[in-house]
Amino acid sequence: MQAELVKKIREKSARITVVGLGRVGLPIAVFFANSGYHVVGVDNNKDIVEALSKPRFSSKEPGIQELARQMVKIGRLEATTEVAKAVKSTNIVIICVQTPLNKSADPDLSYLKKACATVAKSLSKGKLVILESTVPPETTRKFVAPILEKESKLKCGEDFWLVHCPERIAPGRAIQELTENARIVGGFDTESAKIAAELLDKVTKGPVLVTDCTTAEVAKLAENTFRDVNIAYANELALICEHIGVDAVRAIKIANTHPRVNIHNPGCGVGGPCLTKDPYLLLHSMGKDFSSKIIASSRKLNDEMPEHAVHSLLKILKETDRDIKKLRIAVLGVAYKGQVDDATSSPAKSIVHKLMDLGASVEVYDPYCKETFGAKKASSVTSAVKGKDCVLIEADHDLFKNLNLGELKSVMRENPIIIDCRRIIDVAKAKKYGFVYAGTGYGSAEVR
Ligand code: SAJ
Repeated sequence: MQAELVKKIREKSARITVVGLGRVGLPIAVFFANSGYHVVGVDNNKDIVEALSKPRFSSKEPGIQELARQMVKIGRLEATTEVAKAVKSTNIVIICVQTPLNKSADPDLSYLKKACATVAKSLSKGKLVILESTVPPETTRKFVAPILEKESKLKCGEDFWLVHCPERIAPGRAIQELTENARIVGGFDTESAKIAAELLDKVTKGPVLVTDCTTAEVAKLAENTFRDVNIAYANELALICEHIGVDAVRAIKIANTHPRVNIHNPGCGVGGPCLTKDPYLLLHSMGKDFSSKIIASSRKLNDEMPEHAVHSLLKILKETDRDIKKLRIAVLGVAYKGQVDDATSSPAKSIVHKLMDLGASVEVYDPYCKETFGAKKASSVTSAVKGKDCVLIEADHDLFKNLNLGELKSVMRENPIIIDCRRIIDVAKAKKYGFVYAGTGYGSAEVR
């Protein structure tokens, strides 16, 4: 049975079903189709299925649109809302559904539960199930496997195989990272791991690291938690440097020349669907009574950074005796980071809300994102900044990196202010043009 599936994987005659065509599932479906496998993408959102099936399918993720259209055209990629039908005629099922947090910051595994139960109903002997969704430790073994076994009446590791292969792709680089990144294969058992490693070896250039499913879950969460904690450290350094009067960005650059140091960038907070969630998934296994010393404090500090951005503006206003209620502010960027169209858990949300609550008039501009968080929306940088007192840069979109400060100054009101949350403005230039400047981690003490 195992040899038969491995043979199909090697010959690329194995058929793959991808359940969940979101931020992760869609690139994965397109990637496997482009790697030579027949793929059926399943989603219960009819609009997504219809859009993908159309010859003029569009996606902002680089490379996806062209590849998806091509794969659909040659019949190697199909989309449907019918899980049962897709799973019946498939050899491999890849589960990519969302695993969000609920209001009390606990994992909401209801989407995963439903997906597993539906897949299980059509599961038959000899299939491989791959869980890509990011999950709390022990979910594959104690949550997914029992649901699959119960509904299918089959035995995991004997009748069908199960692995956790956590996704590790950054938005904007999905296809490149699926092709090149190292992949983790966490097996429910050794045989499951071996089969899944055969599949990933066939499609990725990066190394395939084989381990057990619980280690794979922890490794995935450890990656994003490391990044969140590292950014929190950079943010705390920024607060310290602002107090002392030195430039944190310059200090970090120098510190990072040490061969074993890699401090991330300070900013106005951490957003996105992953770093804001995964540390909680990791902590979940410890229960409510566990008092985290590092991970929870890092989350808290990162969550407080939007407030710090607003505070930097209030400090300037106090020093120059100006009233926030009379202030017109342009917020550049609502996305959670540069070059993406996603505003999930973006620091922009609390920045815009706080500024409006304080009585300021706020207009936002983002070349990628439709979201406004209740503010007015401008159609270009120029129209956003025209007649404003302050420009606050929330996202490090490339478009904002080379702003023409002379032009900005000429269309803004008197004594204009720049709040550079992402440190993308040349401070000397800003001062030369007469802006009052504040940036995360920027200390204005002169170098002697
Ligand atoms: N940020 C900083 N300073 C930095 C880097 C990022 O403030 O030095 C902020 C960003 O502006 C953003 C947030 O952190 O608001 C998250 O951005 P990110 O680029 O760190 O992460 P994501 O959420 O886009 O993608 C992460 C990636 N994980 C790692 O790099 C370890 C990606 O590879 C994962 O696949 C993804 O999470 C995921 O899906 O888990």
